[in-house]
Amino acid sequence: LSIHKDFLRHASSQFPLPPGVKFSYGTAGFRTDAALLPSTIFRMGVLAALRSICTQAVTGLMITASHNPVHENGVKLVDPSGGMLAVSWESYSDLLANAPDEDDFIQVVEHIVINEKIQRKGKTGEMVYLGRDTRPSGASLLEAALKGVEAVRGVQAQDMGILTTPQLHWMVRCSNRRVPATESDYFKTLSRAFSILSGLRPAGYGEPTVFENLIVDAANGVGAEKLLQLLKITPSLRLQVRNSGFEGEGLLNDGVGADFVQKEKIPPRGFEVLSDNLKRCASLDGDADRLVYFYMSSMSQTDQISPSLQLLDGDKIATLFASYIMDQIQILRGTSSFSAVTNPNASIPGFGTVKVAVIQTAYANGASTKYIKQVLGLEVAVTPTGVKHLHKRAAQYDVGIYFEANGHGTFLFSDNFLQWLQEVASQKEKGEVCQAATRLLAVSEMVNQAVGDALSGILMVETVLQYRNWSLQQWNAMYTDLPSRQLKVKVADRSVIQTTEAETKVASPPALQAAIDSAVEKYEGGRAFVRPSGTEDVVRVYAEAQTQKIADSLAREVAIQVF
Ligand code: 16G
Ligand code: ZN
Repeated sequence: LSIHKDFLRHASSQFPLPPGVKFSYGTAGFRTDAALLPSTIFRMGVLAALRSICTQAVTGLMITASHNPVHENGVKLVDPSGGMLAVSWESYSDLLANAPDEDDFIQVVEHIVINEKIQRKGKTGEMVYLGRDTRPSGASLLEAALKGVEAVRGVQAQDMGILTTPQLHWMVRCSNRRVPATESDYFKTLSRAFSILSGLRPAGYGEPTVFENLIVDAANGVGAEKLLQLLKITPSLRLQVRNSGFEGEGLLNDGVGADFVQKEKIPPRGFEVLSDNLKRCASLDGDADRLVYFYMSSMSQTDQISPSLQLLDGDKIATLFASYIMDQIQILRGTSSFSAVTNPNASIPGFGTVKVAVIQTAYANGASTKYIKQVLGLEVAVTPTGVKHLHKRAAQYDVGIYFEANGHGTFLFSDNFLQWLQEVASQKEKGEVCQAATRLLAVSEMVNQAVGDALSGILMVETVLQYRNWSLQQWNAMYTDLPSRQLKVKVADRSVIQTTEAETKVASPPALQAAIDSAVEKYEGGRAFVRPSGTEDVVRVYAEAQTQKIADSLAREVAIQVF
């Protein structure tokens, strides 16, 4: 590929590197104060364009800082599959973002072109979709991204407007699969699948209850507007949106949103505990790729910070989804009564063994892992934190369900399994088996198979609750979370801590793991680990035990070892 060096140099000179900053792509893209970001975002525009030429497909660039405060912003790239940027390209991001001047910048670009053997093959598909969340800094940063894409001549930038992060991922994925990929297609696809599933309740779970409205905390972010759009074409969805961020409704991520609720275990702003009937609530994060549910219970839970918030986190969501999937697989096997322990190795007549697994991280509550293994009889795989790791692992199964405890997750179906389901669903005989296949096909349309998506997550949770006729209390009763505690420790250099075995163990310094082991040994059923954060300059500590008190002191003991 011959680069128009002068053109590129001139364009980049308009976005100089701010002095004294070191950028790092981190777990999920660059994130920092918005004022520092124009050069980084321009350069990521260039990289997204190069990635598009290299793969001859549409790539994406999303401007968001998720659940971070409103004055921050960030950028992440979307690969042609709709997933996160290939890990092998992350180092290019760091090199580009930190190149001190135009000459170094051009050199890095040349290095990428040579290293990846990037060549122009045809004219098709060289395109970058750009999206941004509702942050006020988004519009001018999007302009910088646009200039970056266009500086690689011949690649088109398409501004898709204000979107949730998962919408942009979905559009990139669909566009490369040559299926309808506009925002309105997104809403129609989700809505249609939800209607199909609502109409396919099984016999045996009783008459459907008319649920109370779900009250959704939209974190004063982009999810609010999008949820309202979805609602408009899905009247059977019973919900109301709060913390929309519309005029006068509060600040993005300020005391609201999934990250806040999950970490603080108290209701978000705008949810008045005394005057509200908070029986069915959910929180999205600022870019709507995370989802948690909660309700307020009058039960006294002396162990918790807030006596009454009952959190249904990513682990509970994964368990709910996995149980539903196993229900359908049981029906496909011809055993329509859902027995407590299923046999994951039993095969489906006509297909063979369906490989189903739940993918978790070390943060998954131990009680969820036990339930998935022992009650659902499913394989649990553990990967390091970060969607890219979970997603990659989930893709190895016929149905791979992944969730982080923080509420980010989705599930993936193998093409092979979907194809077989199509055949079963189109059979003339419309029995239970055909229904189960139709359900799973609708689910595969409704969940966002590119990345975790709070909107499709809500539709999925509501579908399963309707199916089982369950309140949030009944869902919560699937298992009881073990008490846990998270702490963060500021250290001089967090990179001295290296982990292994999917972050469950410290590899270096070895003395630290020995100290953690001896702390854990004191408490039966206790578990603890530490890992350097990929998004903040801290080391994170997690501990879990039979009581909150023990979890707290175990976390403290481990934190002291980290200093
Ligand atoms: C990012 C990740 C999230 C992970 C979190 C961990 C994506 C899209 N997001 O938000 O999955 O849980 O970082 O943060 O990958 P930490 O490394 O600071 O603990
Ligand atoms: Zn997010």
